[in-house]
Amino acid sequence: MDNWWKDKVVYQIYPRSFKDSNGDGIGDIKGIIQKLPYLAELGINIIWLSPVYDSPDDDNGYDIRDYYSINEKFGTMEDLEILFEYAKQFDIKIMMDMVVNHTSDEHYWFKESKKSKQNPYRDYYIWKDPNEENEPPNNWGSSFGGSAWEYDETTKQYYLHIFGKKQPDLNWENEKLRKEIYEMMNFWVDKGVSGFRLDVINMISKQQDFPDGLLRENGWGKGSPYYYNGPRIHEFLQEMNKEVFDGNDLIVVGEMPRLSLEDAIKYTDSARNEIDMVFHFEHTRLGEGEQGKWTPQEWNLTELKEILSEWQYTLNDVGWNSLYWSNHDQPRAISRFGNDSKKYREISGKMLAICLHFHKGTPYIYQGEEIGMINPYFKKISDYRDTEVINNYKQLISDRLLNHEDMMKGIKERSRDTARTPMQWNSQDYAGFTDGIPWIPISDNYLIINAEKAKNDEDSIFYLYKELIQLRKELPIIVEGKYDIIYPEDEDVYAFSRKLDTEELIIICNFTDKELSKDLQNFKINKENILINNYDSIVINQNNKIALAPYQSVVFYNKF
Ligand code: ISL
Ligand code: CA
Repeated sequence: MDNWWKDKVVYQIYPRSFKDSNGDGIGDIKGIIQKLPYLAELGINIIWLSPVYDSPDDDNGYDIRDYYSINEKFGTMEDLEILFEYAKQFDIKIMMDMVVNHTSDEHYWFKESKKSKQNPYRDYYIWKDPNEENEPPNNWGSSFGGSAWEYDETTKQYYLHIFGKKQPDLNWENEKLRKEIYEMMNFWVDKGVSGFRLDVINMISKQQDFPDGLLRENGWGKGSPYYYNGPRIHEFLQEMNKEVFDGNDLIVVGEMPRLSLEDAIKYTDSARNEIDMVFHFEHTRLGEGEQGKWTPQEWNLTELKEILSEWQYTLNDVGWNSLYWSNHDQPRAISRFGNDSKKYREISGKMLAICLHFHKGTPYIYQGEEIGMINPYFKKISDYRDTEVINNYKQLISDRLLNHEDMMKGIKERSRDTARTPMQWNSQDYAGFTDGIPWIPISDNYLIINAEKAKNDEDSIFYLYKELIQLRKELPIIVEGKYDIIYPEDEDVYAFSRKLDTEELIIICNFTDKELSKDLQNFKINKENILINNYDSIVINQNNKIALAPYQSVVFYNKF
């Protein structure tokens, strides 16, 4: 095993919703410190900390105003240093979220950049003249609705913002800017961080002729082919590697939407010195309808298997996968891929955990997943906070592309706020998250779903996660074993094997609420070899027919 992080599990903390220590309704760094023993008990060794830098919070911290200081709402630099120190005692490392595709429009660089065309910071961002019709330089739409260009009166030019208007894109063509970014990242390495999660890092190299994109129904052009995986992306990452990562033994994860398998190999091939692993989004896009995630459709297990298997096969020898069902941008895992009804919530959550953690790659647990949290299904639009929801709601409704009811359906199922409601710690007021009023409502299921309850029940999903994390440290086959899909065309069961030398794992997961009987004639499955099972028992009939209960998941471990 060549990398320290390979047998570890990452836990993502979205600070504003994790634990509030001072009653202002916003989670903070001291809150994280209070909960380190909880994380240590779970057994995770790496925290991915979503941004805590100074920010006006237009996009909850993914709009950084100052890379060198901490958002007052979350605490101080000293608090963070204490967190780093204290985490060491629990053998937990910290991976910082790092957003360098864009900054806040309140960042010093942008404020300078806006002042005049001659300003030394002008070229830190992407400024363009209006086109001949006095309109934006091209037709690209922003991810958060509207044009990707914003006009600025002072210099009569537009600046590019792929996300919100308060998130201007940095100009990576500018070497001075790149040097400043590396210097800043080194500041954090010197502070003792163990790695970075690089936000939309495959967007930093833009095609320099900025052509119009294919026109979409919403009236904006699709710019993504011109800014994802652009012409100089590998050069920039190799440079970053040389300037920041080299010799520091970090874990470096690239968040990379719209990623081909070929590109993924290039990014993560250790011989190329770029990054350690990628976060792709293929499976999260299953069941997107006409208006993308806002019009969710049914999806098939066979499609999910096809996507995940392709990544498993492609990144087997070269590169490395990130394994996740959910994060702060995605719905809750159980609501999205399992069954969040009272009857099946826990059991399907356990099934998803087993399924994911036995794939090859690094598993990510998004806060609350380990206690089986589900989408809050807020009924009122006023309960949602995310700028992406609010802008898209306004736009899709005013363009009459969706009516209120249909849009609400999409929001309840897929909006980013579904995963951003506060962590449910116990059955006290506001789920023990805060003594004040939380910045976003608490899901009203907290009396049933909370950490205290999960910890008091030895059969809970929490302890299954704990076991999975432990097993990974004990059995190299979970880390290194080669993946092989079993019965790819089966529409109900996700089965696969892992092989390493004389050992083998067989993983079987029922993704339905039905009892199923499956023929596993060619596989060695016997009760004595069960490694993990989310039910107390399993029925294996003659001829290796296995009878699976709803959402049952079982793993066999064979040695030859
Ligand atoms: O969430 C998405 C779809 O709803 C993604 O398209 C997401 O916007 C994209 O993956 C980029 O996400 C990252 O960068 C954004 C930030 O808003 C997200 O929270 C972050 O994870 C801009 O910094
Ligand atoms: Ca607080």
